[in-house]
Amino acid sequence: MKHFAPVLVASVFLSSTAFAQMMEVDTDEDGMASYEELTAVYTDVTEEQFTAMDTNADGSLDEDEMTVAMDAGTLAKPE
Ligand SMILES: [Ca+2]
Ligand SMILES: [Ca+2]
Repeated sequence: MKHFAPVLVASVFLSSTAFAQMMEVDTDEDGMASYEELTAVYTDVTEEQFTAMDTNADGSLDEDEMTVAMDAGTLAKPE
C-alpha cells in the first residue's frame, strides 16, 4: 500500500489550497466567499477583479473559482 501514499498526499495538498483559503475568507461559513469576505483578507482585490474571478456570476466565489483565481495569479496563494 506504500505506493499509494504520494498520490494521496498530492491530491490532498492540491484540493486543500483553495479549501484552506476558503476557511480563512468565509467568515459566515456558507461555503462561498462574498466580495466583502474576500476583501477583508485580500484588501487589494478590486470589484472588477472579483467579477472576473466570479465566473458563474452568482456574486460569490466558490472553491473552484478560488482555485482558478489562484492559478491565474489574481489571488495570492497562501505562503
Ligand atoms: Ca461566506
Ligand atoms: Ca461564483
